[in-house]
Amino acid sequence: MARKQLIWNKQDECMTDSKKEALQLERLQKLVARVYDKVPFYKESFDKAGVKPSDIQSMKDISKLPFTTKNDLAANYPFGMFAVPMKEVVRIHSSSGTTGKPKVAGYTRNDIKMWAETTARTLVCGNTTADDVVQNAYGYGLFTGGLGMHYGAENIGAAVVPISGGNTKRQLLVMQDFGTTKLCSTPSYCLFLSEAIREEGLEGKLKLNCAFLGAEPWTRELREQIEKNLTIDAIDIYGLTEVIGPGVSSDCLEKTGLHIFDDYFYPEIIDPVTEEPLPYGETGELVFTTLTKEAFPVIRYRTRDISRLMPGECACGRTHVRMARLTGRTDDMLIVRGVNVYPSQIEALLVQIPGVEPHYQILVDRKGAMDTLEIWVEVSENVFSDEIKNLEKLEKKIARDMESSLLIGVKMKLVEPKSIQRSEGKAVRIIDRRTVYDKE
Ligand code: DLL
Repeated sequence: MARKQLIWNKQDECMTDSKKEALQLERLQKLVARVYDKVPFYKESFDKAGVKPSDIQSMKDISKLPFTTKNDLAANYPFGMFAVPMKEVVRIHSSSGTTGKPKVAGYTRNDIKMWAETTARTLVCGNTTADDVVQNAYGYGLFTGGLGMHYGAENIGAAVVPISGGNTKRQLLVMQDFGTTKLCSTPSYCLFLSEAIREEGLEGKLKLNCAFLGAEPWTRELREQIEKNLTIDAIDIYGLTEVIGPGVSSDCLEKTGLHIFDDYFYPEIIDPVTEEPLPYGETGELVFTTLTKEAFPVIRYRTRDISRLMPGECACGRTHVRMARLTGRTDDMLIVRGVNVYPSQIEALLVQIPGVEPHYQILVDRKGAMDTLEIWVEVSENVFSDEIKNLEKLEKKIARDMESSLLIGVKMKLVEPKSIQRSEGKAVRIIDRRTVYDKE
Protein backbone atom coordinates (compact mmCIF):
# COMPACT_ATOMS: atom_id res chain seq x y z
CA MET A 1 0.00 0.00 0.00
CA ALA A 2 2.36 2.71 1.20
CA ARG A 3 4.83 1.25 -1.29
CA LYS A 4 2.88 2.48 -4.30
CA GLN A 5 3.40 6.07 -3.24
CA LEU A 6 7.17 5.74 -3.31
CA ILE A 7 9.43 6.97 -6.04
CA TRP A 8 11.62 3.94 -5.67
CA ASN A 9 9.25 1.24 -6.80
CA LYS A 10 11.19 -1.13 -8.97
CA GLN A 11 9.13 -4.00 -10.29
CA ASP A 12 12.04 -6.41 -10.00
CA GLU A 13 12.08 -6.11 -6.22
CA CYS A 14 8.69 -7.83 -5.96
CA MET A 15 8.35 -11.17 -7.74
CA THR A 16 6.51 -14.46 -7.63
CA ASP A 17 8.46 -17.32 -6.04
CA SER A 18 8.95 -19.09 -9.36
CA LYS A 19 10.22 -15.98 -11.12
CA LYS A 20 12.58 -15.27 -8.27
CA GLU A 21 13.91 -18.82 -8.18
CA ALA A 22 14.57 -18.77 -11.92
CA LEU A 23 16.50 -15.51 -11.56
CA GLN A 24 18.46 -16.81 -8.57
CA LEU A 25 19.37 -20.01 -10.39
CA GLU A 26 20.50 -18.20 -13.52
CA ARG A 27 22.70 -15.93 -11.39
CA LEU A 28 24.03 -18.76 -9.24
CA GLN A 29 25.04 -20.86 -12.24
CA LYS A 30 26.94 -17.95 -13.78
CA LEU A 31 28.58 -17.13 -10.46
CA VAL A 32 29.73 -20.67 -9.75
CA ALA A 33 31.23 -21.04 -13.23
CA ARG A 34 32.99 -17.70 -12.85
CA VAL A 35 34.54 -18.27 -9.42
CA TYR A 36 35.64 -21.78 -10.45
CA ASP A 37 37.46 -20.22 -13.34
CA LYS A 38 38.83 -17.08 -11.67
CA VAL A 39 39.49 -17.81 -7.99
CA PRO A 40 42.02 -20.60 -7.26
CA PHE A 41 40.56 -20.98 -3.74
CA TYR A 42 37.13 -21.91 -5.13
CA LYS A 43 38.53 -24.25 -7.79
CA GLU A 44 40.44 -26.10 -5.13
CA SER A 45 37.56 -26.27 -2.65
CA PHE A 46 35.00 -27.36 -5.31
CA ASP A 47 37.43 -30.01 -6.59
CA LYS A 48 38.00 -31.25 -3.06
CA ALA A 49 34.23 -31.53 -2.52
CA GLY A 50 33.88 -33.30 -5.90
CA VAL A 51 31.46 -30.71 -7.29
CA LYS A 52 31.53 -29.14 -10.73
CA PRO A 53 29.76 -25.93 -11.82
CA SER A 54 27.52 -28.04 -14.10
CA ASP A 55 26.17 -29.89 -11.03
CA ILE A 56 24.11 -26.81 -10.10
CA GLN A 57 20.77 -27.53 -11.79
CA SER A 58 18.38 -26.15 -9.18
CA MET A 59 18.64 -23.86 -6.14
CA LYS A 60 18.58 -26.98 -3.93
CA ASP A 61 21.90 -27.99 -5.48
CA ILE A 62 23.54 -25.07 -3.68
CA SER A 63 23.93 -27.44 -0.72
CA LYS A 64 26.45 -29.44 -2.78
CA LEU A 65 28.83 -26.48 -2.68
CA PRO A 66 31.36 -26.18 0.15
CA PHE A 67 31.10 -23.36 2.70
CA THR A 68 33.40 -20.34 2.84
CA THR A 69 34.59 -19.20 6.28
CA LYS A 70 36.38 -16.22 7.79
CA ASN A 71 39.49 -18.45 8.04
CA ASP A 72 39.40 -18.89 4.27
CA LEU A 73 39.39 -15.10 3.92
CA ALA A 74 42.34 -14.79 6.33
CA ALA A 75 44.28 -17.46 4.42
CA ASN A 76 43.74 -15.52 1.19
CA TYR A 77 44.40 -12.05 2.65
CA PRO A 78 44.29 -9.44 1.21
CA PHE A 79 43.08 -9.95 -2.38
CA GLY A 80 43.23 -13.73 -2.94
CA MET A 81 39.43 -14.09 -3.00
CA PHE A 82 38.95 -11.42 -5.67
CA ALA A 83 37.50 -12.68 -8.95
CA VAL A 84 38.53 -9.73 -11.14
CA PRO A 85 41.90 -8.09 -11.91
CA MET A 86 42.72 -5.14 -9.63
CA LYS A 87 42.19 -2.67 -12.46
CA GLU A 88 38.47 -3.44 -12.26
CA VAL A 89 38.32 -2.83 -8.51
CA VAL A 90 37.12 0.70 -7.72
CA ARG A 91 36.70 0.49 -3.92
CA ILE A 92 38.15 -1.43 -1.00
CA HIS A 93 36.57 -1.66 2.48
CA SER A 94 37.57 -3.79 5.42
CA SER A 95 36.59 -4.86 8.93
CA SER A 96 38.35 -6.64 11.79
CA GLY A 97 39.47 -10.21 11.34
CA THR A 98 40.17 -12.70 14.10
CA THR A 99 43.86 -11.88 14.51
CA GLY A 100 45.88 -9.07 13.02
CA LYS A 101 44.44 -9.44 9.52
CA PRO A 102 41.27 -7.60 8.57
CA LYS A 103 38.64 -8.98 6.20
CA VAL A 104 38.99 -7.17 2.89
CA ALA A 105 36.14 -6.48 0.47
CA GLY A 106 36.66 -5.22 -3.08
CA TYR A 107 33.97 -3.72 -5.34
CA THR A 108 33.75 -3.17 -9.08
CA ARG A 109 31.71 -0.32 -10.54
CA ASN A 110 28.78 -2.74 -11.00
CA ASP A 111 29.10 -3.91 -7.40
CA ILE A 112 28.86 -0.30 -6.19
CA LYS A 113 25.79 0.21 -8.39
CA MET A 114 24.10 -2.87 -6.99
CA TRP A 115 25.03 -1.83 -3.44
CA ALA A 116 23.57 1.63 -4.02
CA GLU A 117 20.39 -0.16 -5.06
CA THR A 118 20.14 -2.38 -1.99
CA THR A 119 20.92 0.47 0.42
CA ALA A 120 18.32 2.58 -1.43
CA ARG A 121 15.82 -0.24 -0.92
CA THR A 122 16.78 -0.21 2.76
CA LEU A 123 16.04 3.51 3.03
CA VAL A 124 12.79 3.13 1.09
CA CYS A 125 11.76 0.50 3.65
CA GLY A 126 11.42 3.51 5.98
CA ASN A 127 9.68 5.62 3.30
CA THR A 128 12.71 7.73 2.34
CA THR A 129 12.10 9.86 -0.76
CA ALA A 130 13.86 12.63 -2.66
CA ASP A 131 12.29 15.10 -0.22
CA ASP A 132 14.23 13.75 2.75
CA VAL A 133 17.33 15.08 4.48
CA VAL A 134 19.37 12.04 5.54
CA GLN A 135 21.86 12.59 8.34
CA ASN A 136 24.37 9.78 7.96
CA ALA A 137 26.12 9.25 11.29
CA TYR A 138 27.72 5.93 10.34
CA GLY A 139 31.51 6.15 10.17
CA TYR A 140 32.95 7.05 6.76
CA GLY A 141 36.16 5.23 5.90
CA LEU A 142 37.10 1.58 5.78
CA PHE A 143 33.86 0.72 7.62
CA THR A 144 31.07 0.02 5.11
CA GLY A 145 28.34 1.87 7.03
CA GLY A 146 29.11 5.46 5.98
CA LEU A 147 29.69 5.17 2.25
CA GLY A 148 27.19 2.30 1.89
CA MET A 149 24.22 4.27 3.21
CA HIS A 150 25.49 7.44 1.53
CA TYR A 151 25.24 6.01 -1.99
CA GLY A 152 21.79 4.56 -1.23
CA ALA A 153 20.47 7.92 -0.08
CA GLU A 154 21.94 9.73 -3.10
CA ASN A 155 20.46 7.09 -5.37
CA ILE A 156 16.99 7.97 -4.10
CA GLY A 157 17.73 11.65 -4.60
CA ALA A 158 17.58 12.52 -0.91
CA ALA A 159 19.93 15.19 0.44
CA VAL A 160 22.65 13.36 2.36
CA VAL A 161 24.55 15.01 5.18
CA PRO A 162 27.79 12.98 5.43
CA ILE A 163 28.42 13.90 9.05
CA SER A 164 29.92 10.53 10.09
CA GLY A 165 29.93 9.41 13.74
CA GLY A 166 30.68 11.43 16.89
CA ASN A 167 30.60 15.15 17.67
CA THR A 168 27.17 15.10 19.23
CA LYS A 169 26.87 18.90 19.47
CA ARG A 170 27.31 19.21 15.73
CA GLN A 171 24.88 16.33 15.12
CA LEU A 172 22.21 18.24 17.05
CA LEU A 173 22.99 21.50 15.28
CA VAL A 174 22.66 19.84 11.87
CA MET A 175 19.52 18.06 12.92
CA GLN A 176 17.87 21.37 13.82
CA ASP A 177 19.27 23.70 11.18
CA PHE A 178 19.22 21.35 8.16
CA GLY A 179 15.86 19.86 9.09
CA THR A 180 17.02 16.24 9.21
CA THR A 181 14.15 13.83 8.60
CA LYS A 182 16.06 10.51 8.54
CA LEU A 183 19.00 9.37 10.64
CA CYS A 184 21.45 6.54 9.95
CA SER A 185 23.53 5.39 12.95
CA THR A 186 24.20 2.55 15.32
CA PRO A 187 21.36 1.96 17.81
CA SER A 188 23.60 2.83 20.76
CA TYR A 189 24.60 6.15 19.21
CA CYS A 190 20.97 6.90 18.38
CA LEU A 191 20.06 6.31 22.03
CA PHE A 192 22.91 8.59 23.06
CA LEU A 193 21.67 11.27 20.66
CA SER A 194 18.12 10.89 21.96
CA GLU A 195 19.36 11.60 25.47
CA ALA A 196 21.33 14.62 24.29
CA ILE A 197 18.20 15.85 22.49
CA ARG A 198 16.24 15.63 25.72
CA GLU A 199 18.97 17.40 27.69
CA GLU A 200 19.02 20.25 25.17
CA GLY A 201 15.23 20.55 25.36
CA LEU A 202 14.84 19.78 21.64
CA GLU A 203 12.10 17.18 22.01
CA GLY A 204 9.18 17.89 19.71
CA LYS A 205 11.19 20.54 17.83
CA LEU A 206 12.86 18.25 15.28
CA LYS A 207 11.63 16.94 11.93
CA LEU A 208 13.21 13.51 12.40
CA ASN A 209 10.73 10.70 11.70
CA CYS A 210 12.78 7.56 11.09
CA ALA A 211 16.17 6.07 11.97
CA PHE A 212 18.00 3.23 10.21
CA LEU A 213 19.88 1.42 12.92
CA GLY A 214 22.27 -1.51 12.64
CA ALA A 215 25.88 -2.69 12.63
CA GLU A 216 25.53 -4.00 16.18
CA PRO A 217 23.04 -6.11 18.13
CA TRP A 218 20.20 -4.41 19.96
CA THR A 219 17.13 -5.52 21.81
CA ARG A 220 13.42 -4.89 21.27
CA GLU A 221 13.44 -2.89 24.51
CA LEU A 222 16.12 -0.58 23.14
CA ARG A 223 14.07 -0.08 20.00
CA GLU A 224 10.99 0.80 22.01
CA GLN A 225 12.98 3.22 24.11
CA ILE A 226 14.44 4.98 21.05
CA GLU A 227 11.04 5.15 19.34
CA LYS A 228 9.47 6.59 22.48
CA ASN A 229 12.28 9.06 23.23
CA LEU A 230 12.27 10.49 19.71
CA THR A 231 8.73 9.68 18.49
CA ILE A 232 10.15 8.06 15.37
CA ASP A 233 10.21 4.66 13.67
CA ALA A 234 13.40 2.74 14.38
CA ILE A 235 14.23 0.38 11.52
CA ASP A 236 16.62 -2.53 12.05
CA ILE A 237 19.11 -2.80 9.19
CA TYR A 238 21.57 -5.66 8.74
CA GLY A 239 24.64 -6.38 6.71
CA LEU A 240 28.27 -7.41 6.85
CA THR A 241 31.44 -6.42 5.03
CA GLU A 242 32.03 -9.88 3.59
CA VAL A 243 28.63 -9.86 1.85
CA ILE A 244 28.58 -6.13 0.90
CA GLY A 245 28.09 -3.94 4.01
CA PRO A 246 24.68 -2.47 4.98
CA GLY A 247 21.94 -3.26 2.46
CA VAL A 248 21.76 -7.03 2.93
CA SER A 249 18.41 -6.91 4.74
CA SER A 250 16.13 -4.38 6.36
CA ASP A 251 12.98 -4.05 8.40
CA CYS A 252 10.11 -2.24 6.76
CA LEU A 253 7.63 -0.16 8.73
CA GLU A 254 5.66 -3.32 9.57
CA LYS A 255 8.67 -4.42 11.67
CA THR A 256 7.86 -8.10 11.25
CA GLY A 257 11.27 -9.33 10.14
CA LEU A 258 14.05 -7.98 7.95
CA HIS A 259 13.57 -8.24 4.18
CA ILE A 260 16.60 -9.97 2.67
CA PHE A 261 17.35 -8.62 -0.80
CA ASP A 262 17.42 -12.21 -1.99
CA ASP A 263 17.68 -11.48 -5.71
CA TYR A 264 21.28 -10.49 -4.83
CA PHE A 265 22.06 -12.27 -1.56
CA TYR A 266 20.83 -15.85 -1.31
CA PRO A 267 20.25 -16.84 2.32
CA GLU A 268 20.37 -20.23 3.99
CA ILE A 269 20.15 -21.29 7.62
CA ILE A 270 22.35 -24.16 8.73
CA ASP A 271 22.93 -26.09 11.90
CA PRO A 272 26.31 -24.68 12.95
CA VAL A 273 27.46 -28.04 14.30
CA THR A 274 26.28 -30.55 11.67
CA GLU A 275 26.41 -27.92 8.88
CA GLU A 276 23.12 -29.33 7.52
CA PRO A 277 20.67 -26.83 5.95
CA LEU A 278 17.65 -26.18 8.18
CA PRO A 279 14.10 -25.54 6.96
CA TYR A 280 12.41 -22.15 7.10
CA GLY A 281 11.43 -21.23 10.63
CA GLU A 282 14.27 -23.03 12.39
CA THR A 283 16.97 -21.09 14.18
CA GLY A 284 20.58 -21.54 13.12
CA GLU A 285 23.55 -19.84 11.47
CA LEU A 286 22.93 -17.50 8.55
CA VAL A 287 24.83 -18.33 5.36
CA PHE A 288 24.92 -16.06 2.31
CA THR A 289 25.84 -16.46 -1.34
CA THR A 290 26.32 -13.20 -3.24
CA LEU A 291 24.55 -13.95 -6.53
CA THR A 292 25.88 -11.11 -8.67
CA LYS A 293 28.93 -9.63 -6.99
CA GLU A 294 31.90 -9.34 -9.33
CA ALA A 295 35.02 -8.34 -7.37
CA PHE A 296 34.56 -10.26 -4.14
CA PRO A 297 31.84 -12.87 -4.49
CA VAL A 298 31.29 -15.28 -1.63
CA ILE A 299 29.78 -18.73 -1.90
CA ARG A 300 27.88 -20.07 1.12
CA TYR A 301 29.66 -17.68 3.49
CA ARG A 302 29.18 -18.62 7.14
CA THR A 303 28.30 -15.35 8.87
CA ARG A 304 28.31 -16.76 12.45
CA ASP A 305 25.14 -14.72 13.00
CA ILE A 306 22.16 -16.57 14.45
CA SER A 307 18.68 -16.00 13.03
CA ARG A 308 15.82 -17.79 11.27
CA LEU A 309 14.19 -17.34 7.87
CA MET A 310 10.55 -16.39 7.51
CA PRO A 311 8.79 -17.12 4.22
CA GLY A 312 5.57 -15.51 3.02
CA GLU A 313 4.63 -12.08 1.79
CA CYS A 314 4.91 -9.18 4.20
CA ALA A 315 1.93 -6.88 4.77
CA CYS A 316 3.98 -4.13 3.06
CA GLY A 317 3.73 -6.05 -0.23
CA ARG A 318 7.39 -6.93 -0.60
CA THR A 319 8.07 -10.55 -1.52
CA HIS A 320 11.57 -11.13 -0.14
CA VAL A 321 12.33 -13.87 2.33
CA ARG A 322 12.58 -12.25 5.74
CA MET A 323 14.98 -12.96 8.60
CA ALA A 324 14.26 -12.58 12.29
CA ARG A 325 16.37 -10.04 14.16
CA LEU A 326 19.64 -11.60 15.25
CA THR A 327 19.66 -13.54 18.49
CA GLY A 328 23.39 -14.15 18.87
CA ARG A 329 26.59 -15.34 17.25
CA THR A 330 28.23 -18.72 17.08
CA ASP A 331 31.68 -17.27 17.76
CA ASP A 332 33.09 -14.91 20.38
CA MET A 333 33.11 -11.73 18.27
CA LEU A 334 32.07 -8.69 20.31
CA ILE A 335 30.62 -5.53 18.82
CA VAL A 336 31.59 -2.53 20.89
CA ARG A 337 30.32 0.88 19.78
CA GLY A 338 29.66 -0.64 16.36
CA VAL A 339 33.22 -1.94 16.01
CA ASN A 340 33.85 -5.68 15.67
CA VAL A 341 36.35 -6.96 18.21
CA TYR A 342 37.67 -10.50 18.41
CA PRO A 343 39.27 -11.57 21.72
CA SER A 344 41.95 -13.30 19.61
CA GLN A 345 43.03 -9.87 18.25
CA ILE A 346 43.54 -8.67 21.81
CA GLU A 347 45.43 -11.80 22.81
CA ALA A 348 47.69 -11.60 19.74
CA LEU A 349 48.75 -8.11 20.83
CA LEU A 350 49.16 -8.91 24.52
CA VAL A 351 51.48 -11.90 23.98
CA GLN A 352 53.92 -9.68 22.13
CA ILE A 353 54.49 -7.36 25.11
CA PRO A 354 57.47 -8.23 27.35
CA GLY A 355 56.52 -8.61 31.02
CA VAL A 356 52.85 -9.21 30.20
CA GLU A 357 51.46 -12.63 31.11
CA PRO A 358 48.81 -14.26 28.90
CA HIS A 359 46.20 -14.06 31.68
CA TYR A 360 43.67 -11.45 30.79
CA GLN A 361 40.03 -10.52 31.02
CA ILE A 362 37.94 -8.37 28.69
CA LEU A 363 35.20 -6.38 30.40
CA VAL A 364 32.47 -4.86 28.30
CA ASP A 365 29.82 -2.71 29.89
CA ARG A 366 27.37 0.02 29.01
CA LYS A 367 27.51 3.35 30.82
CA GLY A 368 24.37 5.25 29.87
CA ALA A 369 24.22 4.78 26.13
CA MET A 370 27.95 4.24 25.71
CA ASP A 371 29.74 0.89 25.55
CA THR A 372 32.99 0.65 27.48
CA LEU A 373 35.84 -1.76 26.83
CA GLU A 374 38.34 -2.49 29.55
CA ILE A 375 41.17 -5.02 29.45
CA TRP A 376 42.77 -6.37 32.58
CA VAL A 377 46.03 -8.20 32.13
CA GLU A 378 48.51 -9.68 34.55
CA VAL A 379 52.11 -8.48 34.44
CA SER A 380 55.19 -10.15 35.87
CA GLU A 381 56.23 -9.45 39.48
CA ASN A 382 59.11 -7.31 38.17
CA VAL A 383 56.87 -5.05 36.14
CA PHE A 384 54.20 -4.84 38.83
CA SER A 385 56.64 -3.80 41.55
CA ASP A 386 57.98 -0.96 39.40
CA GLU A 387 57.02 2.62 40.28
CA ILE A 388 53.36 3.51 39.82
CA LYS A 389 54.18 6.13 37.20
CA ASN A 390 56.04 3.57 35.08
CA LEU A 391 53.14 1.18 35.35
CA GLU A 392 50.74 3.90 34.25
CA LYS A 393 53.01 4.80 31.36
CA LEU A 394 53.00 1.17 30.23
CA GLU A 395 49.20 1.00 30.57
CA LYS A 396 48.86 4.05 28.36
CA LYS A 397 51.26 2.69 25.76
CA ILE A 398 49.45 -0.66 25.56
CA ALA A 399 46.10 1.15 25.35
CA ARG A 400 47.43 3.22 22.42
CA ASP A 401 48.69 0.10 20.60
CA MET A 402 45.35 -1.64 21.25
CA GLU A 403 43.46 1.38 19.96
CA SER A 404 45.37 1.54 16.72
CA SER A 405 44.85 -2.16 16.11
CA LEU A 406 41.22 -2.50 17.27
CA LEU A 407 40.15 0.97 16.07
CA ILE A 408 38.35 1.62 19.32
CA GLY A 409 39.19 3.30 22.63
CA VAL A 410 40.30 0.88 25.35
CA LYS A 411 41.03 1.23 29.04
CA MET A 412 43.98 -0.95 30.09
CA LYS A 413 44.58 -2.11 33.61
CA LEU A 414 47.77 -3.96 34.52
CA VAL A 415 47.22 -6.20 37.52
CA GLU A 416 49.46 -8.23 39.76
CA PRO A 417 50.42 -11.83 39.00
CA LYS A 418 47.76 -14.45 39.79
CA SER A 419 45.05 -11.86 40.51
CA ILE A 420 42.79 -12.88 37.62
CA GLN A 421 40.69 -15.82 38.63
CA ARG A 422 41.87 -19.11 37.09
CA SER A 423 39.23 -21.36 35.69
CA GLU A 424 39.32 -25.13 35.78
CA GLY A 425 37.77 -25.51 32.37
CA LYS A 426 37.56 -22.96 29.57
CA ALA A 427 39.07 -19.64 30.64
CA VAL A 428 36.46 -16.93 31.20
CA ARG A 429 38.04 -14.22 29.10
CA ILE A 430 35.00 -12.09 28.38
CA ILE A 431 32.67 -10.50 30.86
CA ASP A 432 29.97 -8.73 28.88
CA ARG A 433 27.57 -6.98 31.22
CA ARG A 434 25.41 -5.55 28.43
CA THR A 435 22.17 -7.11 27.23
CA VAL A 436 22.51 -6.88 23.49
CA TYR A 437 20.36 -9.66 22.10
CA ASP A 438 16.68 -10.38 22.71
CA LYS A 439 15.89 -13.34 24.86
CA GLU A 440 13.72 -15.49 22.56
O1 DLL B 1 28.28 -3.63 10.42
C1 DLL B 1 27.60 -3.38 8.11
C2 DLL B 1 26.52 -2.48 8.55
C3 DLL B 1 26.73 -1.11 8.57
C4 DLL B 1 25.26 -2.98 8.86
C5 DLL B 1 25.70 -0.25 8.93
C6 DLL B 1 24.21 -2.13 9.22
C7 DLL B 1 24.44 -0.77 9.26
P1 DLL B 1 30.62 -5.31 9.71
O2 DLL B 1 31.39 -4.23 10.37
O3 DLL B 1 31.35 -6.27 8.85
O4 DLL B 1 29.48 -4.73 8.82
O5 DLL B 1 29.88 -6.10 10.88
C8 DLL B 1 29.00 -7.16 10.54
O6 DLL B 1 27.73 -6.79 12.56
O7 DLL B 1 27.92 -10.05 11.11
C9 DLL B 1 26.53 -8.82 12.73
O8 DLL B 1 27.14 -9.65 13.72
C10 DLL B 1 26.59 -7.36 13.18
N1 DLL B 1 25.38 -6.64 12.72
C11 DLL B 1 25.23 -5.89 11.61
N2 DLL B 1 23.97 -5.40 11.56
C12 DLL B 1 23.32 -5.87 12.67
C13 DLL B 1 22.00 -5.74 13.18
C14 DLL B 1 28.47 -3.91 9.26
N3 DLL B 1 21.07 -5.02 12.58
C15 DLL B 1 28.41 -7.78 11.79
N4 DLL B 1 21.70 -6.40 14.33
C16 DLL B 1 27.36 -8.82 11.46
C17 DLL B 1 22.62 -7.15 14.98
C18 DLL B 1 24.23 -6.66 13.40
N5 DLL B 1 23.87 -7.28 14.55
